[in-house]
Amino acid sequence: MGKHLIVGAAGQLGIELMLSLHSRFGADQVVLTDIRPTPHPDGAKSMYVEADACDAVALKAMVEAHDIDVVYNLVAMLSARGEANPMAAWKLNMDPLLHVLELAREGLVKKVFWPSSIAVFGPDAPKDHTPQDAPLHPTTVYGVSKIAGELWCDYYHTKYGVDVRSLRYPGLIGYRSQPGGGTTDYAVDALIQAAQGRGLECYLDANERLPMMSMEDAIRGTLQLMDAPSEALTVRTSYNLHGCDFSPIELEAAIRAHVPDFAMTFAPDHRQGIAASWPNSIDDSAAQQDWGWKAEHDVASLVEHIFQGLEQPA
Ligand code: AKB
Repeated sequence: MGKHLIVGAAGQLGIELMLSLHSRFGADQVVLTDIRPTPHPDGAKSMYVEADACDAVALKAMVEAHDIDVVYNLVAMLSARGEANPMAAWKLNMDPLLHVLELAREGLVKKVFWPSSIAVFGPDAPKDHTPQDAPLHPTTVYGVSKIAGELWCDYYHTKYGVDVRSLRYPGLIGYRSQPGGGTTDYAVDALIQAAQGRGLECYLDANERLPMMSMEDAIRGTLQLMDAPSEALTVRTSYNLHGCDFSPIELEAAIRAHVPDFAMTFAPDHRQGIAASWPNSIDDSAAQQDWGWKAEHDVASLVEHIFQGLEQPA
């Protein structure tokens, strides 16, 4: 069995995935790459290769030099930041994916994971329990790039038999690092501010409901999907995945169960328009049926889990 390569290892998701792969396979079976080393101390236990994921030659050399079988390509520019720089977002969200798919087509890699997002949906998709095959008309370049990526994944699977797997993540909430440039980031900020005894000025409307998920659920789902037998998978674009859903005002109430003085104020900005174009909740029955997905955290247990994590020594 070859090793596991995390491309984008210094990011929010990369750190969590690294820790899970370390405990499953051992740190020596994991190779990390990013343009900066992972900020988590356990990053030092694995081989780290500094590289730009848009550099196809560097990626190929890495895969060949380190006996890589599985690639997790997590590199992305998220929704809000992408709107400020659409061409850079398109390049970063597309180039590394296509490079990795090419490596798999050439037979240098056996399995690929790539994250899509609820951002593939736009204002015309049903808001509640948005189905797997809802219309895909996003209003952000991030969403456009995620749809294009999903279609590329399906194309490489159908045309070349590449074993590529993908999930449409909701907003991801962890305590080990902060996201950057997303629309759902307010939820992480709220928890961190509350833990430090501060309030939060939220850039979304108080009642803007969005699908969210704990990092723990997201990583569990990712590894469950990667473990599933290939023939069980009926979706090769990207699976809908639901964790829980809440609005800022509901998150405020859940936080107050732990920090009674916590308060949010609301000053919606351009990110409110992005959030309003996304679903309230997601129908993930295909993931349930094909590989047994079930989220563990609802909003109350997610908040408790994050506070417990924030209290741990670094
Ligand atoms: C974002 O807010 O852009 C991301 C996402 C939902 O994919 N968290």
